[in-house]
Amino acid sequence: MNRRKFINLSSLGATGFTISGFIPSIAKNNSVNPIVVATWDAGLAANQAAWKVLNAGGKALDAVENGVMVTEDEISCCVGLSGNPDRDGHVTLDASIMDHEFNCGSVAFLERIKHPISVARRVMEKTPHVMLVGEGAQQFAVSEGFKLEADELSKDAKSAYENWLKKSEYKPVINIERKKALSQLDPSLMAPHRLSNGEWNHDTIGMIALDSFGNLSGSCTTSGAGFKMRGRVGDSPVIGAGLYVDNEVGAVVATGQGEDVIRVAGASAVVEHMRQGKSPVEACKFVVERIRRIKKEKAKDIQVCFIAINKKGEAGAFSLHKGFNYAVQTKDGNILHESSFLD
Ligand code: SD4
Repeated sequence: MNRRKFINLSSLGATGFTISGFIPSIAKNNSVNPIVVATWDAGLAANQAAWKVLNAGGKALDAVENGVMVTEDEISCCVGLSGNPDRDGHVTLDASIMDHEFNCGSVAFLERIKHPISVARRVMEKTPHVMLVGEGAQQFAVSEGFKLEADELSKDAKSAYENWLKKSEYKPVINIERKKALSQLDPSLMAPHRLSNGEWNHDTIGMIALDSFGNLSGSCTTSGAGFKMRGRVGDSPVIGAGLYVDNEVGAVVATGQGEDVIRVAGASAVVEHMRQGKSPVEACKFVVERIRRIKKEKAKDIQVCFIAINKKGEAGAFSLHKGFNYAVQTKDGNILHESSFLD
């Protein structure tokens, strides 16, 4: 269950690093073997919930919603209402979901709602729109029966915020996973944890899945960058940036510094590179390299990461810096992989 698995797919030029990824086993009778992939350690627990749906012959769309709801529910977690607030002290949430027929929905700058991913799905299914934000998104959620939670910070977020207020400096945090050896990880404990200085190491879960009908879907949900300006929206709810699904090609989710994912239309760019014949990991790497070229020396201050699966059920990931991992669940188990990275 917790073993690390690194598969050397190819050496891409003279870079000298190993490319990690997942190649599916051949399905019997041309049926499709489902797969679900999610970002970070928290992806292990989220995958378990998604797998219940996929393994029972359910749809990828239901799997990616149910999966990330586990992380949104986690009370000691950085995704959802327990996350860090904006610089005015309010938690504001972004989420998106997309299915195999280009249906998509998202919410941004949403406050006091526990499951933004489910509100995003309602936007997709029940409105003529793709995206609702702020007060309007909250109004829609309440009209759909979602409970308005108290406007208060979790204990940990409150102390992190009080700590942050001392300097009140906005500085992007390089997202890395906890330093604990991967082999010691227990999926039941995979909620994202705060670093010893009280800061989150990341705030997002992204998930992509292929179901037994051969259909792809994806979801992404986040409390966004901690201590951001009020009203700031990241890549996660922006279809084509934080999430993109093209059922002919593949599905992609991003995590990391949202502004830098948005400026290259990250998830969509990875899908387009897969369309041109690149493997998931090659396509993710190509877009990460592009972001590094754009950021020049400032690339050292940010993290960006992509996970991707293609129509054949092959999975891969790539990040700018070391420390990104992702969980892959198939019929053979739920395995945490360490992503390849540029430097
Ligand atoms: C954002 N991409 O709001 C998100 C942050 C993130 O792990 O992925 N954190 O920019």
